[in-house]
Amino acid sequence: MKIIKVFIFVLVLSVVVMACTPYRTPKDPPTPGPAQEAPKSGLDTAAVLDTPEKKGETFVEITSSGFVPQAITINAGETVTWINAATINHWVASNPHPSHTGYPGSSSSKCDTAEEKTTFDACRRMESGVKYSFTFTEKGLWGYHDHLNSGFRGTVVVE
Ligand SMILES: [Cu+2]
Repeated sequence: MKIIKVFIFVLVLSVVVMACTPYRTPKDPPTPGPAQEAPKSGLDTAAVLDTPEKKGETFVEITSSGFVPQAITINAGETVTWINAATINHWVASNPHPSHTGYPGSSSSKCDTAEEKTTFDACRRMESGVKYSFTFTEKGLWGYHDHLNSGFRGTVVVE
């Protein structure tokens, strides 16, 4: 008889323990949420490149030895962003130096005017960490240079 009481006690105890233990479902794997905002650091290009809304934007770093990559190919309508990853100032501008008229509609004379956005010319010194973006609508091979160091040269092929 005693063994039955012990059995019932254990049974009741286990029911109480089970009732008090919350049933847990395995956690669902985290679902990818909305695109996270890119870090504010302008030089964190890897993170920026992973951001979906940056598709159609190509990055070129300006380093102490020149443009990296030196030659890029994009589609018409896409944007190129240059990032000054060097410690000194640079200035992206269309060839030829110093008129900057190679890209259609570009001219250094448009700097500081309402048409500045239409000219392939940063129009000012880019300090370390500063970005300059230009959207290419005209197909062709467009050469550019660093206006402060015209030995730094690069090309953008727009297809
Ligand atoms: Cu120039």
